[in-house]
Amino acid sequence: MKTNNSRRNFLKVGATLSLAPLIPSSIFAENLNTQVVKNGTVITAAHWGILKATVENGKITKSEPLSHISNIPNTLQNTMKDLVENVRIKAPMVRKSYLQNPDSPKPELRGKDEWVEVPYEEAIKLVARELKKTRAKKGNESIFGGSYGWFSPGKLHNPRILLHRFLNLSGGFTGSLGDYSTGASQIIMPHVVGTIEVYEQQTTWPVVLENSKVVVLWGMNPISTLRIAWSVTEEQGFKYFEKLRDSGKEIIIIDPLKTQTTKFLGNKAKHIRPTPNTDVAMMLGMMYYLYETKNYDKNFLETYTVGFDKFLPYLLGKIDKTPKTPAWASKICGIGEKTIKDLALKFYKNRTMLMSGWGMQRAHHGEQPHWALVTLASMIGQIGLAGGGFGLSYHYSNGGAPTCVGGILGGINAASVGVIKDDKFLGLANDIKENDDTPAWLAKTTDTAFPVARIADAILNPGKVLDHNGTKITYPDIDFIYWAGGAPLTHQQDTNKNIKAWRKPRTIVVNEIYWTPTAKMADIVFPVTTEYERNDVTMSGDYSNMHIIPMKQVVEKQYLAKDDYEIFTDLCKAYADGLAEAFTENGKTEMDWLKEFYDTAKNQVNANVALGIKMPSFEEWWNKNKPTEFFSNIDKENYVRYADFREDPILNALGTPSGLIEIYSETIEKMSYDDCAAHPKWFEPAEWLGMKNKQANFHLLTPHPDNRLHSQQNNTHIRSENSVNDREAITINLKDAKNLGIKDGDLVRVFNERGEILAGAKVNDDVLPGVLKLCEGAWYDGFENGLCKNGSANVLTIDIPTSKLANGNCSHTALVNIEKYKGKAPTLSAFLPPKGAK
Ligand SMILES: Nc1nc2c(c(=O)[nH]1)N[C@H]1C(S)=C(S)[C@@H](COP(=O)(O)OP(=O)(O)OC[C@H]3O[C@@H](n4cnc5c(=O)[nH]c(N)nc54)[C@H](O)[C@@H]3O)O[C@H]1N2
Ligand SMILES: Nc1nc2c(c(=O)[nH]1)N[C@H]1C(S)=C(S)[C@@H](COP(=O)(O)OP(=O)(O)OC[C@H]3O[C@@H](n4cnc5c(=O)[nH]c(N)nc54)[C@H](O)[C@@H]3O)O[C@H]1N2
Ligand SMILES: [Mo]
Repeated sequence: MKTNNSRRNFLKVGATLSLAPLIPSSIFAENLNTQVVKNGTVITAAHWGILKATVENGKITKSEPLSHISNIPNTLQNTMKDLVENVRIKAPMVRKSYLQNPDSPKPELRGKDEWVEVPYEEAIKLVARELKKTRAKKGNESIFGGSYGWFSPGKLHNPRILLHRFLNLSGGFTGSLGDYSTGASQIIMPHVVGTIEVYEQQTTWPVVLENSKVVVLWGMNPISTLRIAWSVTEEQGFKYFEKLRDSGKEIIIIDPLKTQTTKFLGNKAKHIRPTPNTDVAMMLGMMYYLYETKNYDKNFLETYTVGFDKFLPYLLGKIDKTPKTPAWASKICGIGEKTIKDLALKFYKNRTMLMSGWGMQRAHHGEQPHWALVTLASMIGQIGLAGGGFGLSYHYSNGGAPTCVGGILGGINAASVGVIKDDKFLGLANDIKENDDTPAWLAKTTDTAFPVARIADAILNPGKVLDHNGTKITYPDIDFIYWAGGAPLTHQQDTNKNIKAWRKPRTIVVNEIYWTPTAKMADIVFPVTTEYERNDVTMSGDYSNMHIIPMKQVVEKQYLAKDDYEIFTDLCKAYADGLAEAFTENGKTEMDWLKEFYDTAKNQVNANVALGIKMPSFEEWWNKNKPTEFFSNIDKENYVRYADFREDPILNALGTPSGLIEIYSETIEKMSYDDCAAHPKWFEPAEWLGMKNKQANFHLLTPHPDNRLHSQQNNTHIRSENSVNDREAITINLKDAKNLGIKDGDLVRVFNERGEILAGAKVNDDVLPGVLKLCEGAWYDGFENGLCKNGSANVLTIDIPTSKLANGNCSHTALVNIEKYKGKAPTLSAFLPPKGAK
């Protein structure tokens, strides 16, 4: 699956780069139109859809979806003008103290220091020189290039892969493992079902619509999260959720929050609202009841799973004297006993699709919810049947939209580690066998990669040994950070700890479009083009592979912004002789690459006679500026996840040690972790409403924003959709607000032992009493005195690992206090450039 590959293989050290002999870069046979339109319309794409931009006198005046296949609006599509114009970094800049003395750059001043504009060539030389210095003194492993995050969907201008390509070819670096999205599930699922599951194609929507009787949306908000895709949304998810709404099927939402999805489904769905972070208890209560009443599929458990017998004593309370009865569960999750029983029985008696989002695994012990869900689904026994079982990606990138048959674009890769000697690039380490150092280099930089959300911990604790999924990882001594694409100051939990960490290394370089908090925390920033200022190609539909889309440049490059590709090419030139040739494969230009990526797809399509489609030459296609659409076939439309396994569990064994679904994992048993058992288990989270001696009174949920992609678009006009009193909105229940004297529209201070923020109160029943909702992604704005004036959620969240197994992040586990803010409202500075910048 493409999604799986593109999201997981971040540190592709093994990927090989073919160093072709010197051939002149290709010459376009026909006239290739790369002129930027001054007046007219241009088709391009973003995560939020295939877009049509209107340009007048060289400026974007409007952006809209090329076409709509659903009636669900998506305001992200209207932000192109603001994204090109607002809060841009206009020139290469260096932090003053760093420029004065890079060897003693006063890192403690990051985020507060003045900035100085420098000529581009000087900035390039500075980065090349300091990178070389750090490598010589502290080794390749002290260079952190993990650079986790989102960026535009193009196949060439992928800043993270380009950064890795540069850092690999120039000697190697420390990367990161996994992601923030599914940190816990993508580690536990391979133990349970043999694949990462979260980025796999789902039983298709046509099958669900035809066969499922009951559809459960367990901790997911697709009407919001399907506004975007990892590649480009083709909107099919919206279309199918509309069909689901109108299908007359029984729909059950299990989510503490009233979300966009709850509102969209209205009275067509029943809403169950558990206490945050307690779903595992609810699932155990259901399983207990099904077992006790013999309403479970014994045959499925015996044929397709292992370890139910070892899980059973825990379920029945034989070991801990706590039977996991519905009554026990009810006390923890706040859902009535009868509801727990009724739901369990309903799932067992009817063809039920248990769809789940990822919010509940982004919590302490986040390995458990999906493991418990698979166990529940196994007892129900419908896995592999049409419209039954479970699915972990219906809310993401249009999972379940049938896969189309067509071509897949090529893309730039991260190359592999190169060898540099005396400022000369000698070749790829793999090819230079006689170089004795090489294997050690390779090993070092791959061994030091650590789970992505452990970054602050790693920077602060070099040499510390981390348990991770049965292995031990020793943190490297990070002294140089390079980030290109991603907003670590906003996306990482516990911002104040993170800032402390970011004030430790000697050098931080950031390629950014805007003056984000991350850019403000750097020493050197390169101004980068938006995706609307360069040419690229991309596909839509991570699971459907539906379109190939030209991303034609919409406007001229703004200010002194450059493409990441150009910046890294120039860094190669400054770093070593011959390096740029390797990086660019002997001088390939933007359009050379795009043609190559397009041709990969074209050749697949044109060789597949049965398809009956012919793709034109790249030049013809590019000049037309129109997406190519592919279609699915009956086979793809009828895809049922795990149907083959169900049909023959021996021939089509799963990738687990037993080949079966593992309700009990001997692999995990051998790890002997105190925070992850060998079977699904209820663990109390570090902070939750039911705990004794609470430090604070409210459970803060920090879901993904409807009207942003994380922190992207916080600098556009749609910020008003989720701000109150010019701060990020926080939702508080009517009762709580009344008790605390908080009114709708009030400025509130939200705080705990980790930090404090200002936010604008929305008072309604979207949250339960005791629960607050504050979306992740508001730009951090607390560099003066620690109080974040813009309401960034991660100032309040906890930076602990989900467990030693997955080391995922715990975004949805945090207790906080809230009060009416009485002081004079401080002026917002989140969207202003820092001192010294224009
Ligand atoms: N509390 C809490 N925290 C969370 C989460 C949560 O649920 N709650 N969710 C987590 C999850 S799942 C994720 S994926 C992360 C998301 O975290 P990120 O992916 O880091 O967030 P974005 O805001 O999308 O950051 C993308 C950045 O890349 C920049 N960019 C865009 N295009 C380019 C380009 O072409 N070149 C360069 N150089 N830069 C570019 C943008 O300007 C932006 O600053 O957040 C995580 N953090
Ligand atoms: N518009 C928009 N779409 C996005 C993104 C975005 O930033 N904006 N980000 C994209 C990315 S990178 C990702 S990873 C996905 C994220 O997709 P998800 O992880 O599924 O999204 P979240 O909003 O974190 O959580 C989904 C739901 O889980 C619920 N939830 C939280 N805790 C619990 C709990 O303890 N129990 C239950 N039952 N429910 C709980 C939340 O209330 C929320 O409604 O979305 C993608 N789509
Ligand atoms: Mo994510």
